[in-house]
Amino acid sequence: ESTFDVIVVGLGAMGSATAYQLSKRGAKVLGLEAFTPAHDKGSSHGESRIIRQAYFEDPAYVPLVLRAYELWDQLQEESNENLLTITGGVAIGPTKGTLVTGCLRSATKYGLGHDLFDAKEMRRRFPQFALTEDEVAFYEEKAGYLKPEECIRQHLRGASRRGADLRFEEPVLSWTASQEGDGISVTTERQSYHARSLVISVGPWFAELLPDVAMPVVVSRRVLFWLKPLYGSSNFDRGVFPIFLWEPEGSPLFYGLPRISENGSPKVGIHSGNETCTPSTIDRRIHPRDASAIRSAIGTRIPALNGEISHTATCMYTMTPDEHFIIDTHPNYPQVSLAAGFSGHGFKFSSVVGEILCDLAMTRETSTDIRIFSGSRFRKRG
Ligand code: PYC
Repeated sequence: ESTFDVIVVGLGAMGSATAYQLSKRGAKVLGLEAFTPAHDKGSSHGESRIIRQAYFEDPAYVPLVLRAYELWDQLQEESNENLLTITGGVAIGPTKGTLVTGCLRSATKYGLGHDLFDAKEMRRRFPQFALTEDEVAFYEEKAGYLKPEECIRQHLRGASRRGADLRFEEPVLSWTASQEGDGISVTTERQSYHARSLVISVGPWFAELLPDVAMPVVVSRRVLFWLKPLYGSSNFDRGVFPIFLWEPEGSPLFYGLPRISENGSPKVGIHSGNETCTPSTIDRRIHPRDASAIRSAIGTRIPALNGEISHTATCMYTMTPDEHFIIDTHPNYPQVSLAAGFSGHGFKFSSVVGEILCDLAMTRETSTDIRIFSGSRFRKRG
């Protein structure tokens, strides 16, 4: 039996960053992961992930994402690896739609640099996109993409180098916490471990390790497509093609990122969807309906991109009803911290979520404003 300051269960985006931050602060850390480092079974893979600042979802995310940029820069410097690339980003939709008005609200509140382009101006600047006359594009220069697998590997490497004990292919079977508010135990297929605090960051496996908490998270299947452009392939290269989000009137929000490597392809996916699954029931096959959904999203809007499918991947979103994250201590055990429900837009924040979870595990509080992520918001009032 071994004793630690903190055990982190789940070493994906959030857990790897937490183990890194904890070990930087001198804690004795055990990290447990059911699969291999930077695996593709959950929600933290797929070659590239969007990062952007004028957060349409809520202005409360802006200070966090600004801190996340700083932490990604620090990790790049420490690791000497390229993790974050700035490409610029466009959010396209009706002038009065949720996406464009949300971006403007955050940009205005936090003084973030931006431009608003109409369909004609977009044809001049980014001819890859065909907007209707009713659509506009909110442009932000500082948007770009992260390389998720490399970000996770560097967080893990930084944690190991500082003495964290990281164990892979060791699924957790159960955990217990003392009623006195100090001390936890975790049992895996191999042995039991003890620590003062526990962090649970298991993404779509949330319900398996936290069946009793009253937090409604639902797991949902998504498909990622890498497409070979029909013509003008270099127009989709990094440095030419921005990351984009597109909210078409009456159709699901979709997104895309440029080609990021010599032999790669641009990537697109549909953000909205409700194909509920669990980690053990997710259908990893790609169906004609998946391909036709992406074709109908891009067909008239980014016509040159609508070529052959180069490759695909499936992943899981863990959705909350309001699509805001859950970052909080456990309702019954203050020595247990939870991160869940990243609702398909969490990866970019993982560096700062690691910092927050480290605060919660070590001191049970954080100076970062995380009220919007409270786990108690789902409990019935009155
Ligand atoms: O957070 O920008 C994002 C995003 C787009 C699609 C999925 N997540």
